[in-house]
Amino acid sequence: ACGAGGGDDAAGDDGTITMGFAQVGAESGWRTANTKSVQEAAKAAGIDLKFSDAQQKQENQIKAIRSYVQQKVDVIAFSPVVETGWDTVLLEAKRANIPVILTDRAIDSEDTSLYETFLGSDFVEEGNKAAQWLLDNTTGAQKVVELQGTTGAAPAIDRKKGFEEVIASRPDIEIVASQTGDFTRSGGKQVMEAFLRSTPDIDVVYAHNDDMGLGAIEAIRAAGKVPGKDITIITVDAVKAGMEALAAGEINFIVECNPLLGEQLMDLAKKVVAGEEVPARVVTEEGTFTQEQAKAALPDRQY
Ligand code: GYE
Repeated sequence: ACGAGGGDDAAGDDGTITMGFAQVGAESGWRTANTKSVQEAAKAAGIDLKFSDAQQKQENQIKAIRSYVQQKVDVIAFSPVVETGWDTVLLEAKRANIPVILTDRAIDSEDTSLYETFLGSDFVEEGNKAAQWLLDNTTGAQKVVELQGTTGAAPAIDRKKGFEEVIASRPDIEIVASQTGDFTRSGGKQVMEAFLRSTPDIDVVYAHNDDMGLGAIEAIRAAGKVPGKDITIITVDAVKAGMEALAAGEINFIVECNPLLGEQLMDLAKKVVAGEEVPARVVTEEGTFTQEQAKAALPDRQY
C-alpha cells in the first residue's frame, strides 16, 4: 500500500470501504442526530461502518482508534471529545497508512499531517451570533450566566470565545458565572440550580447547547421563575426539543449547529481512500432561529 489511500489494499477486495468511526457519546440530541446521520449515510454509500461510543471519555476514543488501526480499516473518522492529546494515537494511524478525517470537532495539534480534513461547524461564529442577538435585543445592564460544554472540547472553547468577542463592545453586559454542564440536560439543570442559589438577579442564560438550556429551564421553573420571560435564554444546536421550547416561548434564540454530517463525511471518505485531493477544511452552513422562525420551521424539521 502507499500513503494515505490509493494503495492496492486501500479498499477491500470487492472494493468495499471500511470506516472506523469513534463517536463522542450520546450526551445530547445533537449527538443522537449526528450518529443517525453517519450510520444512515454509510449504509446509503455502501461503506462498511464500525461504530464505537466513547461515553465522553478520551481514553475510550483512543482505545477505539487503536483497535481500528489493528483491524486495518480503510479510513478512520472521529469527533474528538477534547482538543488536545491526540498526537500519539494519530501517529500510529499515520504509520499504518490509514487516513483520518476529523468530523464535527477539531483537534489542537501543530502536526496537520495527522489528518486529511476537518468537516464541521465554525463554533466561534456560533458564539458570535449568540452574542450579537443579545446586543441587538437588549438595552441596559445584563447579567449573563454561561453553561459551558465539555471542558476542553472545541465547541465549548470556541462558543465561549465567540460570545466574549462580541459582548466586549457592550461593557454593561457581564458574564457573572460560567461553569461546565458537560453538554447534558442533567448537567445544565444542576449547574443552573447552583447559579440560581448563588447569583441574584440573573438576566440571561447562555447555554452552549440546547440540552443544557432545557435543563436550565427546569431549574428556573422550580425556582418559581418564568423561563424566556424572567430570564432570557440563548442556546446553540436547534434540535427538535430545543426548537419546541423556542416556539413555546421558553427559549428566546437558538443558533443552529447542523449535525447532519453523514453524507459529506462519506463523500470525503471515498475521495480520501481513492487518494484524491480534499479541502483541508469543510465548513457546515447554518443559520439562527427566533421564536417566530422556530414555529415556521418545526413542521419540516428532520431532527
Ligand atoms: O453542539 C452538542 C454536542 O460537538 C457540535 O456536541 C457538537 C456539540 C453539540 O454534545 O450538543
